[in-house]
Amino acid sequence: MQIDIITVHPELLESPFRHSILKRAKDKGLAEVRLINLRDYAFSKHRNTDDYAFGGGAGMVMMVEPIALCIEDLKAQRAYDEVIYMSPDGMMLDQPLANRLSLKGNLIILCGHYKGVDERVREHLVTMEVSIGDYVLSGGELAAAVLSDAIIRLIPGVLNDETSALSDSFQDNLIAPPVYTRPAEFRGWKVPDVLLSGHEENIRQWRFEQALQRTRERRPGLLGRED
Ligand code: 6GU
Repeated sequence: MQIDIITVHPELLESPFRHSILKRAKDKGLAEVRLINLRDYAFSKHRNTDDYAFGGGAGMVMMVEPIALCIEDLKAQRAYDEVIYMSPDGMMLDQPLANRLSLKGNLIILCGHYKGVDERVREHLVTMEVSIGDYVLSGGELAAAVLSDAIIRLIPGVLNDETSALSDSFQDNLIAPPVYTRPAEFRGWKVPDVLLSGHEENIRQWRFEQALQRTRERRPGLLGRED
């Protein structure tokens, strides 16, 4: 999978992809993230990527031309499954959406800034709009990093233990059960006996009950949801 992220702030996105699981995905050749600087496609006199809003009002609007030239240049090099615009009014990111996107080949992610993008970008160039939650960020970059992480870790072979993404919170509409490691007792705080018992079936059953109980307490809306 290749994810090309179009941004006016590539420096905001460099670090997340150089570390940990995302770096491993790249080193294994399973996922490549390229940061595309939108300014490289700004050919107006002052190389601007934004301008005043027609009709007035506060805030600059990202211009259609640099974005169109950038997306067309990328599309001339390879085919893309989706052109995703990161926006607080997009479709809410959840685990089923991450699962679906992890099955795609190549993606473009466009990061918005300022007051948004010229509506013609959304009408003619973008195929999908994604939000990471009901709050406003100052730009789409951090949201793009979140979306890319959620997608890339699901690609088979990226995680060491193939089953570990399947046992994540949300994969079965349950949140994950508690986990412990050594020591078995710290300041009198004990690990539940069942986990030390070596009895696999009892452990499996305990984990399931804990997951169910936690989901009821914390996220009852997940129970019974059809994805
Ligand atoms: Cl995708 N972008 C911005 N700017 N704010 C957000 C968001 C995206 N998702 C939630 N808030």
